Amino acid sequence: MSAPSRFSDACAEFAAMGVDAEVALRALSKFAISIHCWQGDDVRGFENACEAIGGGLAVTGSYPGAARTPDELRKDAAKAMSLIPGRHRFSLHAIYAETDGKKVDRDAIAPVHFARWISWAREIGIALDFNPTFFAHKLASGGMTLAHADTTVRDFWIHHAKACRRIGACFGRELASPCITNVWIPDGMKDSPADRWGSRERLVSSLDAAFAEPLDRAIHRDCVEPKLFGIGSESYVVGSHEFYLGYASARKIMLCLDAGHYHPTEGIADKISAALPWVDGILLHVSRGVRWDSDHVVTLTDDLREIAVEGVRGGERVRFGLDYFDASINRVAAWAIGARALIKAILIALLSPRTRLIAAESAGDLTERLALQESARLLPFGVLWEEHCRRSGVPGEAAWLAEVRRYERDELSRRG
Ligand code: RNT
Ligand code: ZN
Repeated sequence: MSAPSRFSDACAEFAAMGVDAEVALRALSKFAISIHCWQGDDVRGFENACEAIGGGLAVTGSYPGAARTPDELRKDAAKAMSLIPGRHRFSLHAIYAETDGKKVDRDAIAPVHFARWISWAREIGIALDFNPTFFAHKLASGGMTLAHADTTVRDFWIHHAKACRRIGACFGRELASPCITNVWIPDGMKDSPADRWGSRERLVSSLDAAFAEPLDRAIHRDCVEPKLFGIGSESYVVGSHEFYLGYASARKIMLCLDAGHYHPTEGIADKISAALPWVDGILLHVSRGVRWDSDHVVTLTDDLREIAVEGVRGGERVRFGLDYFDASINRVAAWAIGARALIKAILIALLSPRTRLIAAESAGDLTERLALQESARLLPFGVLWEEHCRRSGVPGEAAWLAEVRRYERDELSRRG
């Protein structure tokens, strides 16, 4: 069967389920995913300070070809984006500052250190998001940053957060799209704390100090990211889910939900509608934990599909971002696989026979709801996905990997 008739047959199948496939494709092209920069270089950044990554983050694998310089990272990211349908965003961390060989500590970074990122983003027509880096630094080695008992350490990190918000605001202004600056800190304890109260009180006041400078919502949004545990913080995490849900709701800022930050059987899909009424918005850190917060490359799992259904339903106040790092496979492919999986999941969510499902549920016909959910699994999503790739000018499933292989041969394999 020719591609056009496969496409129109698929549309007819969706129409029979009460779904307009063209409407779904149009809606899909409006989703801008915040693609994380740190897949390209194993969360190393460009400070060259030789500090261990720390903070409970662990990148495993030694696949050759990691980006070693900002230019290489930009080149690899642009390559990955050429394989990802749609126009997306790029999420930077503070450690990706370019200081031209000068030692500039984290409390002193400024927009000028990101000037090349801004012009690159402008050139390729994308917006930027930002993250302060509270790990891989000697003042984070004790496992505490904003909640540290020592005022000097705490102040250093407060200044870092302030500097990052100004950089985020600059991204938003220069690229005419509000930048989300997402705060995640590793603070916690390996073993049972004697005093949970002190560190949590300190975190509240550090965050308040960090966020004190008013910034225009048209260019900047604050966001905080909770976690249940990390390597080295198994017994206690200061910025837990309850802590930040409360904080984000009291201060009317955004909450980040990371798929790997909860108990292994606890998903984030259900949390979206529960948290959204209380906070300024939700940033999703789409990740894939395997047995723990392992940050595996995102794939089209049932968990991901659920996140997409709920995230799409939340509308514009819910933003999709990626957060994973795998150094055991080709990094450009890892970017493409994860981002494409998320976009596939959003497409599937947009194509779900929601009206019929909700009608069955509100009529109390739970038999029909379950039967319909099962039939919907077999709808021809793949045909629509190929059409979306074609319309977006990116290679389809059978072709994208060959592009990566070519890039690996001509570029990545030449790196020492
Ligand atoms: C860590 C958080 C955080 C980081 C990045 C590098 O557990 O998920 O989002 O992964 O900031
Ligand atoms: Zn995260």
